[in-house]
Amino acid sequence: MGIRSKTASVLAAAAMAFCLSSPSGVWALEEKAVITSAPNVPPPITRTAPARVVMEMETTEQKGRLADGVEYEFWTFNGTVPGPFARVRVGDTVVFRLKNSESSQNIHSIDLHAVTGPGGGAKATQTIPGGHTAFEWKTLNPGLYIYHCATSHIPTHIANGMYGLIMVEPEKGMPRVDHEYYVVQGDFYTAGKFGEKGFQPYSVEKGRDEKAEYVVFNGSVGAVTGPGALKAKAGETVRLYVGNGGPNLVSAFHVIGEIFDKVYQEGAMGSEPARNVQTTMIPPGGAAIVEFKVDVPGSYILVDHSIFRAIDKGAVGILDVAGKDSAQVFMPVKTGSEDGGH
Ligand SMILES: [Cu+2]
Repeated sequence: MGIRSKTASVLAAAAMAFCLSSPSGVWALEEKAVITSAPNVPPPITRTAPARVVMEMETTEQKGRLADGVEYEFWTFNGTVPGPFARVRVGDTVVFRLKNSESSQNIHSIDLHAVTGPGGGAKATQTIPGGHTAFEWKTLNPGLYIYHCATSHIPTHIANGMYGLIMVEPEKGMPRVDHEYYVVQGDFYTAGKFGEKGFQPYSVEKGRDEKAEYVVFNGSVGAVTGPGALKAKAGETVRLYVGNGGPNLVSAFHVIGEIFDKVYQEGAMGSEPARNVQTTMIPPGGAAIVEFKVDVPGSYILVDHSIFRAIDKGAVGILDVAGKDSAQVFMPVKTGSEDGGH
C-alpha cells in the first residue's frame, strides 16, 4: 500500500478547525507527534518530561496492491497498511484527532490499546465520511500497543487493514540500538484463492471461518522484500517493533537464522525482557519488541513460523545484512542444494 501524499495537508487543514481546551492548564511542552509509515519508526523521544502531544490520522478506503496482479480495497489509517507508527512517552497527554475522508463510504473510528478510557477512544471517535472527531488521554502505561478501527462490523474493518502500532516509551526511554523497524502482520480474506489475479472482493464468510487466503507483513505480499527489505550491517543491533493486526491468526514470529537476544513479550514494559528466544507469539491485537545483534552477513527471513503462511500465503520479510563474514560465528564447510533453506 502506497502512502497517500495529500494526507498531511488534509490533516493540517482539518486541524485548523479544532479548538481544544487544555484542562490541565499550561503545558511547558507541546508538540505535534512524529508519525511514520512502515517500515520506518519515528526517532526516539529525548525529552525527560511529559508533554501535550497532538496526533492526527485520517481514515480512507482505497484500492491497492495485495500481491502481484492482485488488487484489494483496503480501509486504512493515513492511506497505508499498517497505519502510521506513533511514538509518545508515558505521562504524556495526547490530543488525538481523527478525520474520515470525504470519499469514504463507511464510518470509521480508532481504539488505541494504549488508551485508558471507554473503547480506547472508539466511543469518542465514530466519525462519519467527511467528518472529524477528537479526544484527549493520558498515557498511563508504557509499552507497545496496537490500535485499530472499532466500528461495526468491527472484524471487517480490521480485516481490511485498519490497524497500526503506538509506542509509549518508559520514562527513561528505550536503550539505543542501530536500527529500528516497524512490521505488522495481518491476515486477509479474499473471494478468490491466493494469487488469483484481478480485483479481489473481501469474503466475510472466509473471515468468519478464519480461512485466510493471505497472511502478510506490512499490508501486501512482498512489502518487506526486494526494495522494501530491512537493512543492517554485521555487528549492528536491530530492534523490530512487531504487531499483529489479525483479525484472526496468532503469529509465531521468527527470524530465520537469528536468535532474539531480547524480547519484550506482548510489548510489555517494566519487567525484564526475555532473552535468547527463537520464536515469539504475537496474538491478534498484540505486539512484541524483539532485538538482536546481527553477527553474520546474509538475508535473514522474517516469518510466521506457522509455516504454510510463510511459504504459501505471503508471511515473509527480509532483513538484508551487509558486511564481512565472521568465520568464528558461521562458516559453510561443504554446501548442498540451493533449496535447503530452513
Ligand atoms: Cu473502520
